[in-house]
Amino acid sequence: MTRLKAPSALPELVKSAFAKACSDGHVHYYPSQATILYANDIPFQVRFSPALANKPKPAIKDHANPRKFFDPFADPPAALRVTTLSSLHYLVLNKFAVVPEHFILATTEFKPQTHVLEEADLEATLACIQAYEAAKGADERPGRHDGDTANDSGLFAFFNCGDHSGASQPHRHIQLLPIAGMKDGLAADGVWSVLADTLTSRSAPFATFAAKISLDMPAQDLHAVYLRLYRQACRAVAAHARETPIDEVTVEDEAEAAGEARISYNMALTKDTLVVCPRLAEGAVILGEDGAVLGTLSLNGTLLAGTALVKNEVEWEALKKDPEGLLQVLKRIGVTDEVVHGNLVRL
Ligand code: B4P
Repeated sequence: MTRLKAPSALPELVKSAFAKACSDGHVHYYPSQATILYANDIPFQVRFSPALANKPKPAIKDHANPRKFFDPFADPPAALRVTTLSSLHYLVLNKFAVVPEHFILATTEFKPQTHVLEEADLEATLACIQAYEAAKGADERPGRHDGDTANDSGLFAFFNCGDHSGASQPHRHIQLLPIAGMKDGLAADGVWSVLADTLTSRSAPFATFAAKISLDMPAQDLHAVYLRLYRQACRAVAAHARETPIDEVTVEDEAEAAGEARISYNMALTKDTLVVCPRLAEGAVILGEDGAVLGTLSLNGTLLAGTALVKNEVEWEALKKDPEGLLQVLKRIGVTDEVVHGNLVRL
């Protein structure tokens, strides 16, 4: 069976669409600064973008029915469109970018964000990742120099599903971040790299289920890997609720392979790894030294890259002053490792 391919010039298409949309005022690009904080031994990138706090609210299109939600992926303006991938999916620029060239894979027809992903969704995502990898190879040709392109590090794809995942738009979409842009503001020889790629061999402060994948694997196999990890995540949430180790959760708790997802979760896909992270909360409070609540840190699927975004200066300063605060948040937004590894201490 032939696999879906994205245009080989995809990185260039995204780059030129982003540059034009920024200069014409169609994309809001929010500058940010970043620092590395250690959560256990994981170098976590915390990014501060105060301007994002003033992000414009979506315009109401239907004045007769102002409470009807505005769907940014129903009919995006031509200035934001990057390309059509197939009859099922198209690519659009993120109108509110913190990372340069942030773009989004959306379904052509409305499909719910809260449904289990279909094989075609993952196939289309992998096709985008593959196009960036192929361009990377091309950029390594003799005569190219560092700085010629921002495509040297590939793509990080993430998906937010459910109330506790950081999702806000109900039209199904998977977000794509050029990894080179995610390094903006960090030292070139820095210690940060995409967390997802390490999660098959290390654990995070929150439970994750990860598997190695390859760029040339059949879409059916990729989907089977996703379903296996998603089901493990469902069992982890059931185990958490019952205060029992995951091994004691029976197969009756197996989730359906289609339709409404049973849990909130984030998914990440890179050229090597697929990760599913069950979520119990969108965020958690940041406490000051005196125990006062200084703010709330909310996290979406960029968590699986090992990143967090802060819009408020008090929260930014508090996290930098006491990185333990970040670890405490990370421990509270998902299932604990004790549930997954079976050494749960019953109270
Ligand atoms: P969702 O899954 O629904 O939610 P989200 O990523 O958390 O985005 P949200 O909009 O809630 O963003 P927030 O202010 O917290 O994704 C919706 C996507 O569609 C978003 O990317 C959104 O920007 C985009 N979108 C909305 N309206 C649009 C329109 N009219 N046209 C095109 N695209 C539209 O955060 C703001 C931005 O920062 C988001 O892009 C978010 O993904 C990004 N971000 C969050 N954490 C980050 C991190 N650690 N590093 C870098 N960027 C990060």
